[in-house]
Amino acid sequence: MNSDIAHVKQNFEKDLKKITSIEELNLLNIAYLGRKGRVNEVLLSIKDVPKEKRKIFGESVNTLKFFIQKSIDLKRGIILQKKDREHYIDPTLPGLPYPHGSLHIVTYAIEEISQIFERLGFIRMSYREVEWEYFSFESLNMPKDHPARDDFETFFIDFPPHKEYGKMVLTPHTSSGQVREMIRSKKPPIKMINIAKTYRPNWDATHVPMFHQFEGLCIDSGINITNLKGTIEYFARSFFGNNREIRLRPFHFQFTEPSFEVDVTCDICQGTGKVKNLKCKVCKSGWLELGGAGMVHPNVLREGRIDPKKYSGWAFGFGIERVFMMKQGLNVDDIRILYSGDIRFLEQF
Ligand code: FA5
Repeated sequence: MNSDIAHVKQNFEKDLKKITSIEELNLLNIAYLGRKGRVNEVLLSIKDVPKEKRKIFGESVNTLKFFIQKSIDLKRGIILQKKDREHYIDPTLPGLPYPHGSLHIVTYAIEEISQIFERLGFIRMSYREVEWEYFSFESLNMPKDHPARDDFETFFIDFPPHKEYGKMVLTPHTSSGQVREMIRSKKPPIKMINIAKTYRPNWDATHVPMFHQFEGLCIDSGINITNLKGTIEYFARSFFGNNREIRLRPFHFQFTEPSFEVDVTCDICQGTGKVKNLKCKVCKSGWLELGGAGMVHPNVLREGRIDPKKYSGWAFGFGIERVFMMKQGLNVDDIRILYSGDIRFLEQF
């Protein structure tokens, strides 16, 4: 009978060694200490033990039971401790920092540009992204079917046309705010900086389909090109610093006369037109176009109910992404990265 006890003990020790989880341990507990378990089986055999040895036999079974119980408890402790270590949380460790969101770099550029013009007394406006053809073109001296309209390739919106204002478009430039501002402010002086989203179907290193422009409009009596040049110069010095050059290049816009394009020396190639002996892919010439400018055409003033005999004005419209790319030392040589959503690029600013 004692050999049964020794046998159960031996088997138990062997089985216990194989146990790796609490679930297995619970099953082992039932198998040995349960009502129909091995220990009770041995105990039931007490009837076959001679009466005078039953006491000792009973004590030996109890010792076995106690040993099994203790071993199971010990093993339970070891398994739980190991599990705890795997999921251990040290509450004294510093927490992981929450990733901070931030404004998009184009928004920062918009703020900086607004502040520069605020210092000169310009009023910040934001005219419509979705516009009528009239404000985008006709009011700007570009009648229907005028070929100059092709220069502003346009997204048309599938919407019933307005009786007076024609089709609905995604505005291709902020110049569509010129006549709106003249009508809103009723009478010069006007000093507006219109910053808004604009759209054209382009996609390359210097063009994206959705971009921003800022449009300066200044109308009063005695306004001339010198004021325009001074204002552009002030903007360029404030935004790019003193060691960059700006040039006005004669051009043609239907809504300004005379008209110019405004260029800045390229920051990617330092105005040389070359990067590592290859043509600079951003400017190709050492100069990058920022936008257009000129004296407001008398027909446009008339559309805005302003008498061109009494008042004159100038306007300019620059691309914000383009201007931002040219900021000193940024080395952004492809405009598309601004809208790529690449967090590694964006979080540098
Ligand atoms: C115009 O949009 C005129 N409305 C500017 C103007 C205003 C002239 C007032 C006279 C008086 P232009 O099409 O050249 O002009 O665009 C101006 C600038 O917008 C460009 O030089 C460039 O900086 C930016 N731009 C134009 N298209 C895109 C584009 N697809 N992606 C990014 N920037 C663009």
